[in-house]
Amino acid sequence: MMKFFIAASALLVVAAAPALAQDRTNRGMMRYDANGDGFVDRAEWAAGQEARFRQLDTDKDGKLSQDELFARTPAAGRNVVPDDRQVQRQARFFRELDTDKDGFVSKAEFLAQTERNFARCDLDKDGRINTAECRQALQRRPADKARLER
Ligand SMILES: [Ca+2]
Ligand SMILES: [Ca+2]
Ligand SMILES: [Ca+2]
Repeated sequence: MMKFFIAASALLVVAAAPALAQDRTNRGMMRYDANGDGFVDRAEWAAGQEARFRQLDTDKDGKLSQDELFARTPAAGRNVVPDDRQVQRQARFFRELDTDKDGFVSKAEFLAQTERNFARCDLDKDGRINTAECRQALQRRPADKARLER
């Protein structure tokens, strides 16, 4: 029974992987609220994500390798060594971002993904997002995650 539950949970994690990666992205998103009005608008978001891209691009070649993309977001959260499933999950997410399949995530590819993240969070389509709206947009997934971590 327990075994079944664990297997089912694992499936859930795999299914929700992009959303979880996104959730990590969204954590602390209000730091992008440059003018402090309590919302992150598209311009603030784009500026923040460009800065993030530059940070992630540690060898400064203008594109992200898989290692660079995940260097600051360890797959395992608290674990130091990511397990196979998490590595697979990251690989899948990386392939999703690498739309021209050249093995790197270019700035355009990176920003296209962050733009999708923004659109997904912007439930009322007013061009501004905040933590509450994002949380609502991603509703069930973080809850699943919390349950799994318990
Ligand atoms: Ca703002
Ligand atoms: Ca790079
Ligand atoms: Ca690419």
